[in-house]
Amino acid sequence: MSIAFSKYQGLGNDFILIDNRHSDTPVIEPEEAVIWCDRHFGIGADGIIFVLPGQQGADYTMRIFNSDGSEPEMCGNGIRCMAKFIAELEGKVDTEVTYQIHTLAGIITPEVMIKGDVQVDMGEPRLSATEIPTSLGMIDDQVVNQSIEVDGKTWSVTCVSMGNPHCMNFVEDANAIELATIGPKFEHHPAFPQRTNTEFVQVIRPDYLRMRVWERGAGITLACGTGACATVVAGVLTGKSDRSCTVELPGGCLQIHWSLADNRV
Ligand code: ZDP
Repeated sequence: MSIAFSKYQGLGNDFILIDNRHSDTPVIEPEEAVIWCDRHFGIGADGIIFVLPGQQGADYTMRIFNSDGSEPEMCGNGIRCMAKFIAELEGKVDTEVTYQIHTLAGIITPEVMIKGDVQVDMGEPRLSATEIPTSLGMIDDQVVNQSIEVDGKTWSVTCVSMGNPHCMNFVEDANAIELATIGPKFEHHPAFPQRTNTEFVQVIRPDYLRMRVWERGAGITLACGTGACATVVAGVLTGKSDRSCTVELPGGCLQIHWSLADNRV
């Protein structure tokens, strides 16, 4: 059987996109995602995204498999890529278009702008320990500047869910962190029952943060949209950043705004 695919990237966070509008079931199994995403023996990508028929009134449904075959609830850069892919499938070029996308994190609304950028209403961050989920702190409480022992060192972390779990570490020098060593130790730490994405963040200015990410199920990636949003929320909760920030990732910059008026990112 042959399956058509497209390849997109957002700041170098790259995805295989599949037009799966004919069925509610993804055309490949999670185990196959591992082979497709392999950078030497496959197509190569951080994940695979399926455009499925809409549910609950949404235009489309997004499902995504990480490169290890696990299924995250949401994917910020991925949904930006998906919006462009759909616009192209629908022949909507050089026009503004907004889609309601059903995800495991609820309805998310990407908007393809006239210049070609994609802006996303990522919804409200989830801050309680149970929602993240993490066993750090009390179940209903926010997890801000909590101590955790990882790799023989005590870290002070702030956790935020954007539908998927993120654990932020504010550090002096983000580039000095040995991501490949420390990342997996956070990802698989028993304090995170669903594993976690892990961010190392350096405050350059309150409106400019530098961030490097170890992604759950994908490892080191060049950018993470949900992670950039979670980073700004964590920056505000810890009093380190403004609500409007540039987040610099290895693959480029994202502009993030956490609205005071409606709590949406
Ligand atoms: O939560 C997870 O398991 C992530 N690996 C999902 C992917 C997040 C992504 N990098 C983003 O931009 O939000 C795609």
